[in-house]
Parts: sequence; C-alpha cells; structure tokens
Amino acid sequence: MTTTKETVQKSVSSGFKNVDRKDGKLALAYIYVAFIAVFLGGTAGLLQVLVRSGAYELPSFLNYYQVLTVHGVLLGLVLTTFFILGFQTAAVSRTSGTFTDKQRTIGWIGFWVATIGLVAAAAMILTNEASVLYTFYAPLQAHVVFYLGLAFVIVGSWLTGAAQIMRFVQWKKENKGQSSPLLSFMVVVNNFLWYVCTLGVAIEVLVQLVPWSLGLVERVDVLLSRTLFWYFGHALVYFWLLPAYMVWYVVIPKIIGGKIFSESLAKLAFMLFLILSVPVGIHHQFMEPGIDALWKFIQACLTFFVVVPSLMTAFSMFATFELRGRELGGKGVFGWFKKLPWNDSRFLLPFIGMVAFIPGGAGGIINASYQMNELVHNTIWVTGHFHLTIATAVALTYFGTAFWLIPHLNGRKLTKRANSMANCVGILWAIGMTIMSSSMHIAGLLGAPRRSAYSEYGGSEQAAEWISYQVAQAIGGSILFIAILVITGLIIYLAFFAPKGEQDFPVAEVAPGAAKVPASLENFKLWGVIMIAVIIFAYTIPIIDIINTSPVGSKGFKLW
Ligand code: HAS
Repeated sequence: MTTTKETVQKSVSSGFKNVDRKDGKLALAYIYVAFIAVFLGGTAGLLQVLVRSGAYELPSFLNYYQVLTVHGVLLGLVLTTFFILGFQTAAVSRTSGTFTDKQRTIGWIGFWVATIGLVAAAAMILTNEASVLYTFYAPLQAHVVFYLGLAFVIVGSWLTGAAQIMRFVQWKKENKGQSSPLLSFMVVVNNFLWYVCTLGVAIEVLVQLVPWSLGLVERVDVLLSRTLFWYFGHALVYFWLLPAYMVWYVVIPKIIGGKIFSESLAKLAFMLFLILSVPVGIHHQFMEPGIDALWKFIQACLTFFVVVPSLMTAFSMFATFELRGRELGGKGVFGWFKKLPWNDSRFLLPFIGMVAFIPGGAGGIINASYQMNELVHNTIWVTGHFHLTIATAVALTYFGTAFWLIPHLNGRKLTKRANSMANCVGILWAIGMTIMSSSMHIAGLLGAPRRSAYSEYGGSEQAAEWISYQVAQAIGGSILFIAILVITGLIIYLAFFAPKGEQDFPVAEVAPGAAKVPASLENFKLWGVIMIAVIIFAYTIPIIDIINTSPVGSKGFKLW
C-alpha cells in the first residue's frame, strides 16, 4: 500500500511528466469503453441515415427508434461520460500527481458502477424495452432497468469525479498559497458542474420515472419531468464541451510550441461556465406551454451570457495561434496561420473542431433567440447544430486527444503512420460532417422534422423537398462511418500493437512574467454560492408554477 507521502514524492521526482501506470489503467478502462461506444453508436448512425434516405429498410428485428436510441445513448451519453472520466483522471494525475490507493480505489468503484449501469441500460435498449431516445422524455415509458442503469452510470461518475477532486484538494493542501495547476482546476470545475446538474435528472429518474415505470404511480407530470431533464440537459452539453476546452487551453499551446495565453482568462471562463450552465435549460422548452413567457425570456438572456466564456475562448485561441505563428516568423495579417503544425494530428483534429464550432456556436445563438427557435425547434436543423458542436468540435478534440493519450498511458508511441491515419480521420470527418450537417440545417429550415423515420407524409409536396437533403445526409453519414472504421482500427493499433516507447502528455506553461491568478478566481466557495443563487433565481418560480398548475399527469406510452 503506497502512503500519501510516498506517492507525492514519487510524483514530484518525476515532475508529474508521466501519468502513473496505475492511474493510467483506470483512465484507459474508461477510454476503451468510450471507443466501443463510438463504433457501435456510429454503426447505428449509419443505419439511420440510410433509412432516412428512403433507400434502405431495417430488418424486421430492429426498429428505427430503437436504433436512434442506441445512437443517442452510446454517443451522447456513453462516449462522452466515459471519455471525460478517463481523460480527467489522466489530467489530474498528470498535473496534481499520482492518486493515492484510496483515491484510485474510489475511481475504480465508480468505473464498475457506471459500467454495470451501462450494460443494464444497453440490454433494455437491445431487447426493445427502452426505445425512448437519449432524452427519455415521458410519457414514453421505458423498462425500469433502463432508468436504473442510467442512474448507476451517474452514481459511478460521481465516485470517479470525487476521486479526482480528492487528489486536487490534496495538492492544494500540500502547496498552500500557490495557484493551482490549470488542468486540474478545470477538471474540478467540470466535476462541480456535473454534480449540481445531475441532481435534476437524478430527481426526475428516482422520484418520477422509476415509481411510474414500476406501476407504483399511474401518471407522471410530463412538464415537470422535462424541466428537470433540461435543468440537467443543457449543463450536460457544457460538461461535454469543457474537456475539449481543457485541451484547447492547455494542451494545444504546448503542441504548437507556444504558451498559455492567459491563465486568469482561462480560469475565469471556466468559473463563468460553472455559474451559467445550469440556469438556461428552459431554452430547450421555449415552445412548451405551461412555462411563463417571463421565465423563458430570463433564461434566454442567461443563455446569451453563457456564450461569453466561449467568445473568450475563441479570443484566447486566436491569440495563442497568432503569437506563436509570429514568433516563428509569420508576416502580414494571416502569415502566422501558415506556421501552425498542420501535419500533427494532435493539433489538426482539435483545430478542425474549433473551426466547426464557429457555425455550431452561431447556430446555438439562433436557437436561443426565441422567435427564431419557433422556426427551427423540433426540426432537423437542431440535429445539424449538435452534430457541429458535440459531434465535431467536441468529438474531434476527444479523438485527436485519444490518439496520443492512449499510447502515453500504455507506454507506446503514436507513430508517423498512425499520425497520418489520424489526419485522414480529421479530413474525412470534416468532409462527411460538412455534407451531413449542412443538409440537416437546410432541410430543417424547409421544415423537415427531427426524431423521425423516413416518410413521404402521404405524398406531401413539402416533404418531397426534403428527400434530396436526406440523400445528402446519407452520403455524409457514410463518409463519417468510414472515418469511424479508421478510428476503431487506430484505437486497436494504439492499444495493442503500436511500438513501445514514450509519448508525451503535452501541458503548456504560462507565459513568463504573467500576472499571478487573482485568489478570487480560485475561490470555489464564492463561485459555488453565486451558482446556487442564480439557479434558485432562474428555477424556483417556474418549478413552483409547474407543480401548482400542471394538469393531471400522463399514463405511460410504448409506441414501438
Ligand atoms: Fe446547443 C440544442 C443553444 C452550444 C449541444 N444543443 C442542442 C442540442 C444539443 C446541443 C445536443 O437555445 C439538442 C438537444 C435535444 O436533443 O433536444 N447551444 C446553444 C448555445 C450554445 C450551444 C447558445 N450546444 C452547444 C454545445 C453543445 C450543444 C457546445 C454540445 C457540446 N442548443 C441551443 C438551444 C437548443 C440547443 C437553444 C435548443 C434547440 C431546440 O429548439 O430544441 C453556445 O454555447 C454556443 C457558443 C459558441 C460560440 C462559438 C465560439 C467559437 C470557438 C471556436 C474558435 C475557433 C478558432 C479557430 C480559434 C460562440 C470557441 C479559428 C480558425 C479559423 C481559421 C477560423
């Protein structure tokens, strides 16, 4: 059994350059599950676009909504949560030091609880007992094991997140008065965000959906369940985004040979996400009756505030790139651009993600604008939006990270050839997603609904306009599937066959002479109080209203 003191000495002597192998195993376990989800979820995605093109019918033992549930749950919930927990474990170990045995054990218990939950939920989807999509909206009713499985995934994530926080707190105790390592700080912010937002979905599942699905209560308050879901659901998208931002702020500057532009700006951006990510969920419910227009307006305004830390991030990234490019001799307005390391997949994939996030973010701002939301809500435009944000900006950053992180953790190397294959993934993804997501946006504007299988809607003229875009989605989706096959091959290669060696875990330093981070930015209590205050302000009255005025609830439906 390693004592805390020994652990710290070992870490300090290695300068925290490498993630300890034991911590690495935990991180890898999470990352491998994430990539199994990529393969299976991506296959489901291919089936969907083919069905929606009208050219293909699913075999009789599968139905469209079952496949759509597999796709959404595996990619939206499993890939993300498992990759994040693995990456964050490695990030904390790398920057705060090796976990103690106790911390690592808690991390592993979390992994197994989450994995058991995942298997249980997946079994329900595969046996067609839970074709309720990844948002599991009531009154669609799934088997109770599906809800409990998801609850287990969340409890598992709480445990592993707690281990990460404990390691950070230990670092703080041992380094009193110093500003904390940026990457670990960011992990802790993301975990706090996760704890607070998952309370909403935990209440929805345990208090409403589980008793209802067991038949202990006959009806469910649909509006309340959706409001609790979106209390969680929008913060969820920032829980996905922040690890990508960790890579953009901390890893990318090192890869390009630069420095962190401003540690204070990065810490402020993360604290702004902490206070603003939750009290905006009602922007997913603009079209729902039963929520007063005033509260929709207030949460729309808060949504515009939560755009600010992303704009700060865009500014910081541009500054990082330009400073480094000029240092390397780039001249003129855009000369610095040519100096960036375009052949390095560790840079290229996240960079393509950043570029995609510009239209993806702009689409989000359109969605958040109440009147424009009336046009796009429940159309496939929204699907186009989240394929640019989560499925490109975030996913490509995760992929580009996994390709160096896996060999770092298992003592292998990202070879030249593997790096070229990884670059191919980036290019295929950019092409496939541009075709698929653009046609989703356009079809959405023409009124094509989301969450729907192929239909000609009784020969309607309007529906006929969508078909060519659906065919384009199938072409884009097929290119993405080819990329997923390459990704799967690469992950297997990097996990088991790549040559042994040392692969760096790049962590950039702060620019010399940078001002010390103000202590207030490290004050979790202060930001935590502001966070809770804003949430109470934004949600108390709408929830009391919903409880007081909701009609009698709904019985469960199984439409599949
Ligand atoms: Fe969203 C729906 C609003 C961001 C994901 N969103 C969704 C859904 C998902 C999702 C999954 O207001 C569907 C949920 C469902 O199933 O129903 N979203 C926003 C807003 C933002 C936003 C305002 N969304 C995201 C992110 C996601 C995500 C991030 C996943 C990771 N979204 C909405 C709304 C809806 C919605 C409504 C409901 C729609 C409806 O009616 O149902 C903002 O956070 C976006 C801010 C982003 C920016 C971009 C900054 C750009 C950066 C890159 C810089 C580039 C560089 C490279 C440096 C302002 C940081 C430059 C190099 C060059 C060469 C140019």
